Amino acid sequence: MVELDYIAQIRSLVMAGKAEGVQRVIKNALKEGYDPKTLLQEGLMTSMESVGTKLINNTFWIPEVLLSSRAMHAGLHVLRPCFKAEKAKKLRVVIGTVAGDLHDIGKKLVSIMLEAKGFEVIDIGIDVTHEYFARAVRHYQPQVLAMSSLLTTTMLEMERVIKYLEQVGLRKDSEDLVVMVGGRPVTEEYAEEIGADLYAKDASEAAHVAADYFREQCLVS
Ligand code: B12
Repeated sequence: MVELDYIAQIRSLVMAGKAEGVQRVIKNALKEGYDPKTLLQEGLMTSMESVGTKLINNTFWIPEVLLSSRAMHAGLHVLRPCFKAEKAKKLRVVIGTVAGDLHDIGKKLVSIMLEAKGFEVIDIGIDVTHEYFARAVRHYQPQVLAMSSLLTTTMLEMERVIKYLEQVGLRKDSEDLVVMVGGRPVTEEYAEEIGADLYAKDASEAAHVAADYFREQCLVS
């Protein structure tokens, strides 16, 4: 029933030419575990058939067709990774505690929970400088960089790392590298303020948040 709702929403958004809406609905459906093939065939394909029929019947004109086609392509962009072979590859996380900070118990728990969710985790230790984080990203090419901080003084390092990664061209946005932050003084608001993509308050939430993020991108099932 809910699946039908998603399909109906995709169809009406494609017909209305709403590209962002189509992407949002497809991502939500994937996050809830719906079959990408159904979303493609029942949602996107059939809408374009209806668009074609409307064009023939003169109830749709070329500008409307172009808008619908743009919306369909936006949807395809989200679904494309679902049909790629590399989906089977493990997603890699590089994790470290920021410079000046020696706490690592929480970081280890986060690593364990991420591994249990199927991520490959490379722990680069404690007191990690921004340059060393960047070197690890260049070397290991992870999909996620996770940073931990337990001190109000060292949490400021997280922003420094993000800025530095941008400066040296290792991250423009989450499409290049997803940044996840956490630790006792870190809040969701702070994570957003410094431009991190993901935040979690504890290890089990960290694993869920990361898995949900990649399920939405169709990179884990
Ligand atoms: C153990 C401990 C230490 C140990 C650390 C040993 C080790 N190997 O880690 C030692 C003795 C070395 C230590 C030193 C210091 N500590 Co200390 N320490 C603690 C303590 C008691 C527990 C931390 C802990 O391990 N908690 C258990 C784990 C499981 O929880 P967690 O770390 O919070 O992690 C969870 C979440 O935060 C989250 N998380 C953590 N990392 C990440 C990362 C990501 C990506 C995500 C998504 C989530 C996430 O998930 C984790 C698991 O659920 C805390 C007090 C407390 N109750 O937290 C103080 C505390 C953190 N320490 C504190 C201080 C001040 C210090 C010292 C400055 C003390 C001193 N004067 O020397 C030094 C600093 C040393 C340094 N440069 O880092 C303060 C920090 C205050 C502040 N606001 O900044 C605290 C809060 C104590 C206090 N109430 O004053 N400490």
